[in-house]
Amino acid sequence: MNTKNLINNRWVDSPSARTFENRNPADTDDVIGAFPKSDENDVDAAVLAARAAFNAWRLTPAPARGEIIRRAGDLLAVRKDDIAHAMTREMGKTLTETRGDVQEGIDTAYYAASEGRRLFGFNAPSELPDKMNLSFREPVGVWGVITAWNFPIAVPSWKILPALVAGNTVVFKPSEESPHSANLFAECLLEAGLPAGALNIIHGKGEECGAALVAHPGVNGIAFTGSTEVGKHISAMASQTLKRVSLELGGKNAQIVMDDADRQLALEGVLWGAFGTTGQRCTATSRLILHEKIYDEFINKLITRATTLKLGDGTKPATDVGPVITEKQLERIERYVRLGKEEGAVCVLGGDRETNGACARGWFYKPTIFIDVLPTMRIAREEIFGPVLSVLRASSLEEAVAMLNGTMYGLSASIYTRDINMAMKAVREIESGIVYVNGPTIGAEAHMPFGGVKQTGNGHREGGWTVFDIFTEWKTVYIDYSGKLQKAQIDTEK
Ligand code: UN1
Repeated sequence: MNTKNLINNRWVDSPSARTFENRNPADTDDVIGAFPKSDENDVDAAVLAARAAFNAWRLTPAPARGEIIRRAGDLLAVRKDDIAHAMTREMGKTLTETRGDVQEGIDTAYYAASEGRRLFGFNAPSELPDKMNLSFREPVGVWGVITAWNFPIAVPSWKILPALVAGNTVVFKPSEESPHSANLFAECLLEAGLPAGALNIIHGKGEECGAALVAHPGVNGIAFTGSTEVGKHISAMASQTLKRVSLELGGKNAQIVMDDADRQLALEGVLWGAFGTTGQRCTATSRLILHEKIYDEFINKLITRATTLKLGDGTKPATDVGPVITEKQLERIERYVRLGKEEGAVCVLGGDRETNGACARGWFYKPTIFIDVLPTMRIAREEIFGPVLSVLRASSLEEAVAMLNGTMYGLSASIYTRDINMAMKAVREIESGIVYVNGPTIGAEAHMPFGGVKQTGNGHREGGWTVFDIFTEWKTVYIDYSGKLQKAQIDTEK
């Protein structure tokens, strides 16, 4: 088992010899390994390696860089099942989901590889004769990439693969809850032929090695996926060295169901959106806004169906819902459930840990539904990151959309209706980076822009073509072929 840091294409321990343990959340007796608890010296060594590699890598033709990323995609495809098993053991979601996670990495690799042959720039006419104006993309430099554990391959691949294709080098600090998956991902890139230093990995704690990476003067940009709270902290820290910062943060995503909707479809959607990945996606459906005419009937069906969801080890085919990632996260969910009850919402399902049978040795929480939730309640406004759904009641589209917009977040949203006029108005009025019509709030595709408005981020979009705006600088070039001094218009005004 590879439990080391990666510096300059060598797998190394931290000279400090400190480590942290990584355990299986479905069975906490199962220790996956002890990974380096890296400090600022490890960060320094990794940044040095990335800096040293940058020059040769930026001068490697982009199509050739893309070729390496394409081969990495091929290797991910060959190892998909092995990586999925390791990932489920490490962070708990079901095998179907971890296979999907690797697939998202493969799709991203192929898309990013193809961009090596595009990375289009612009040209525009000049104000002056015999002169050409161009603008093209250049890499930014060394990127610090810091990611969450819930998509251990997909989310790092969204950042790292386009960053590499664009000619940047990377120091990757994966979540301390998914270090093994990160190493498996890097192994594919190394085997695909990535030169030494282009990708380095340092394992460890956010407060220590993540913070050292953000503060490091040799790092040009930080790309982060995680909580809004930590994102603000990173943004403030990075402003000291004026690094470019790209943030993908929290969500409080809602699904609206209007009274004319296909209710069966809407029911399938909310079950998947709220309880898939145990509600631990930044895109998870944590609010359901029901039209008052269907409120009671829909809730009854929802409870009946959610009751049948099977909790357990994600490697078992019968499991629908895996564990919560850590004990600390379980406690956070418990605090919010207590709060919801104190605020006057009615808990109609779950509201408790699951400690029986297959769940006895892991961190499990029952799928939980609160009804009669008001928009002012904290369980309707704050991100919980667990299998907890808050149900609200609306009497019109306008009221439903106002409720949906009533949080500080704006990542993903959904509306179920058969009325095209209603759907289009919702698409226009909803404040979020992603809107689904007749689909759940989860399931974004790798080749489309991904990200949110308000406090879900700072204006960047990963995925597809837009991710290259994060990882490149524009260089504008004027080529004068007149053979004489031509002053710009602004300098010849009378
Ligand atoms: C995340 O939770 O950080 O749209 C990303 C989705 C997935 C990505 C989620 N493709 O649900």
